[in-house]
Amino acid sequence: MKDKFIVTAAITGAIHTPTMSPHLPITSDEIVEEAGRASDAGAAVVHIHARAPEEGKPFGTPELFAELLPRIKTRSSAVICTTTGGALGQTAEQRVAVVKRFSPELASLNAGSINFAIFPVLDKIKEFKYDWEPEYLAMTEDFIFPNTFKTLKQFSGYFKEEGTKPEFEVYDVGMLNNLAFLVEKGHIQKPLYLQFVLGILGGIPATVGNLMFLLNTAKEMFGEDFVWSVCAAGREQFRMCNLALLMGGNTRVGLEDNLYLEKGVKAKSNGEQVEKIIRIGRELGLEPATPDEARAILNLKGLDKVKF
Ligand code: KMH
Ligand code: ZN
Repeated sequence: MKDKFIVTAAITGAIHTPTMSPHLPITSDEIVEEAGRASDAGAAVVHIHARAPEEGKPFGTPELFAELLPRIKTRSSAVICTTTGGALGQTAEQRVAVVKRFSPELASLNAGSINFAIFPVLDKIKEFKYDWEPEYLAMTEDFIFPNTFKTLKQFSGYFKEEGTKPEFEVYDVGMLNNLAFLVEKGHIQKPLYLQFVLGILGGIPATVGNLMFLLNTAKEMFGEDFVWSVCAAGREQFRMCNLALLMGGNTRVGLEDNLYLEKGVKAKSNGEQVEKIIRIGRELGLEPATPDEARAILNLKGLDKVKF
């Protein structure tokens, strides 16, 4: 499937807050509908976080995921990739509970610890809709997103028990070193699925050179035995996804990473961003993979084996 690329839509995430865009899905109904629209637009994978419905605070509990996953499965045939990054400040056990309970085909597995900083946006927004928003953002000035080797081993064990494929979120080059260690010790198996996450404050900046460096380092460590995709924060989203397409990779768009469609224009839905990257891909002679093609590319266990 050389001329196919997987489009993932990261629907709501845990970084943006309701004041930042009226189009950010908050309630379970909105998240389900946005996942459906992204899938209708051609996303093969939808990456799902949960939020407390009243004020939209990111928080993934099994109860909240139970309101989302079966309904998304009914609404679309897309691969559902649940987060285990969760919300900033959730414990590792809270974050991985979704895999143990729902046994998804695919879930994120963050490949190392970093400063995960979103506080600079406080300089730009003067009034917030909800009190939790400035508190949540401010907290990240002193926040480390913890993914220690102990956690990585535990998460990998749970994923293996469930047959859930890990999508490794790689925020910096040292995280590839972490993964090589886990491969060597037998905690994780190739072929790996790597999601290069560029442009987070605390991680590697979103530049052409850095993406090449990440990819070349991954090749040195894992040979050709991996599938890769790119996502990038904010306005770098489409530039980096474009680059990934040119380099033979897959792409992730969505309001988790970027609230805009183009400069000064907010995306009204995840579906608009999916349509845009597919338009760009087609100009390059590439076609979006269907959900079943994505399942084949990523070697997933199949929708009939999830527990929701
Ligand atoms: N929750 C963020 C700290 C993921 O989904 O695994 C990172 C995140 C990645 O959202
Ligand atoms: Zn996420």
